[in-house]
Amino acid sequence: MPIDNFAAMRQSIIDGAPDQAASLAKQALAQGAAPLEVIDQGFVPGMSEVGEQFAQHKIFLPDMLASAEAMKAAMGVLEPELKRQGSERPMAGTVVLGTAKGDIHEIGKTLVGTLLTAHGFRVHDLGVDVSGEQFAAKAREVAADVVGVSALLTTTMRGQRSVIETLDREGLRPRIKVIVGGAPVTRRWAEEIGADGYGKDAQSAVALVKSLLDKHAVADRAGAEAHIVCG
Ligand code: B12
Repeated sequence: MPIDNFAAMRQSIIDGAPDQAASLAKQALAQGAAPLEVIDQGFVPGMSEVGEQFAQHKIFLPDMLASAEAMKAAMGVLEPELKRQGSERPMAGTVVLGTAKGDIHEIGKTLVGTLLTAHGFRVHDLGVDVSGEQFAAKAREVAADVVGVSALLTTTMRGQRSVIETLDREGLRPRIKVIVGGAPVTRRWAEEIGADGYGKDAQSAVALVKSLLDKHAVADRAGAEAHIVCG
C-alpha cells in the first residue's frame, strides 16, 4: 500500500471524516491490501495524533468524538474482511471481552475481538462499561477460557483489578485466564493486579491467548501456572 494512501487515511481520522475514511478503506481492500496493515499503518496513527492533540488542548471532546466516528466507519469496512479471513479456521477457544466499568472506549477492544475471531476463537463481546459481575456471569455461562478486559483511562484501569477479584471470589480462576490491555495499561500493572497476561495491541492479544491456552493445557497436566506478556 503506498505511503500516500496511509497519509490520507491518517488525515481522514484527524479531520473526523467518516465518508472519506470508509472510502479509503474500501479502495485499499479493492487493491488487495491486508486489512490489519491498513488499520495499523493507516488509521491508528490518526487516532494517536488525535489523542496527543487532545492532551495538549489543541482539540476538544467533540473533535475526538468525530475522529472516533471516522475510525468506526473505516473499521465497519475492514472488520468484516478480517473476520471473513478467519471463518474457516477450527474453534480455538472461548474468550469473553469487554471494556472496564466506567469506560466507554470501544475501538481497540472491538479490534482485539475481531482479530481473535479471525484466528478461530469464539468471542463474546460484552461492549463497554462492564462490571466484574457481568464479566463473571458471562464467563460462567459460556465456559470461557479467557476473559479480556480493556481500559483506556487511568481511572478505569482499577476496574481490571476488580474483574480479577470477582472471578477469584466466584472460584472461576485459575481455570479462566484474565488478560488486560488498553493504552495506559502496562506489563507492570498486569503483574501488579495478578492478571495472567498483558497485550499491547490486537496482534499481541492473539499471540497471548494462544500461548496462555497452550500453557494452560501444560499447566493442567503439570499443576503449574503461567504468566505471559506479549508485545
Ligand atoms: C477515540 C477516543 C475517545 C472516544 C471513544 C469513542 C469510542 N466509541 O471508542 C470518546 C470521544 C468517546 C472519548 C471519551 C473520553 N476520553 Co478518550 N480517547 C480516544 C483516543 C483519541 C483514541 C482511542 C482509540 O480508539 N485508539 C485506537 C485503538 C485501536 O487503540 P487502543 O484503544 O489503544 O487499543 C489497542 C491496544 O491498546 C490494545 N488493547 C485495547 N484493549 C485491549 C484489551 C486486551 C485484553 C488486550 C490484550 C489488548 C487491548 O489493542 C488495541 C488494538 O491494537 C484516545 C487517545 C489514545 N492515544 O489512546 C483518547 C484517550 C484514551 N481519552 C482520554 C480521555 C481523558 C477521555 C475522556 C475522559 C474525555 C472527557 N473529558 O470526557 C472521555 C472518557 C469517556 C469514558 N467514560 O470512557 C485520554 C485518557 C487519559 C488517561 N490516561 O486517563 C486519552 C489517552 C486522550 C489523551 N491523550 O488525553 N475518547
